[in-house]
Amino acid sequence: MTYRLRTATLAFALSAASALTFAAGSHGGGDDETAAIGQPGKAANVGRTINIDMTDNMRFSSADIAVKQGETIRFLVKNSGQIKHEMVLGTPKELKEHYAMMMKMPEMEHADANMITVAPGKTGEVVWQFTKAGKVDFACLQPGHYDAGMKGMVTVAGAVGTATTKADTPAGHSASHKH
Ligand SMILES: [Cu+2]
Repeated sequence: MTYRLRTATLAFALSAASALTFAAGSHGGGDDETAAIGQPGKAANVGRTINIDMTDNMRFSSADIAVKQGETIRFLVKNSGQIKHEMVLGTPKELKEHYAMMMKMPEMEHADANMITVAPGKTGEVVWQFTKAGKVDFACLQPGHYDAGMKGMVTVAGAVGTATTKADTPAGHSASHKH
C-alpha cells in the first residue's frame, strides 16, 4: 500500500514533508526510505567535495564512492555529455519508482535536495549528509539512462564506537521549511 502511495507523492514527500520524515527517522523507528539514505546537508558542514562526471556513455565516474557515517559531502556533478543527465540519490526502490514516472513523463522537471539535473557542459551540486551506515544508490533517471546502467553506489562506513551519528538538528529544519 505504501508502495503506491509513495509513487504518487514522491516529489511532494521529498520536499514539503522532509523535515517531518527526517525528524521521525532519527528516532530509529519507522520505514521511511528517505531517512534511510541520509538528509540534505548544510553547506557549513561540508567536509569534502567529490567530483562526479556524467557522460553520454551512460556512466558516472566515479560510480563507486566511499564516505563515513555522518559525513556531509558536496558532490560537484559535471555533465560532460551532449544530452541532459542527472544524479539522484535514493534507495533502489525509490529510484525505480521515480524512473518509471520519468519514462511516462520525460519532460517532468524535478528538483530536490537529493538530486541534481545538469544541462550539457554544465556543473551542478548536491550537498548531502550520510547519516546511516550502509549503501546508498544513485542513478540518472533520464529515460533510457538508468536501463543503460547509469548508476552508482555510495558506501557509508559506520562511525567507530557509536551506533548512530547525530544528524543536523530537526528543529532547524522545521523552522526553515515551515510553510
Ligand atoms: Cu543520464
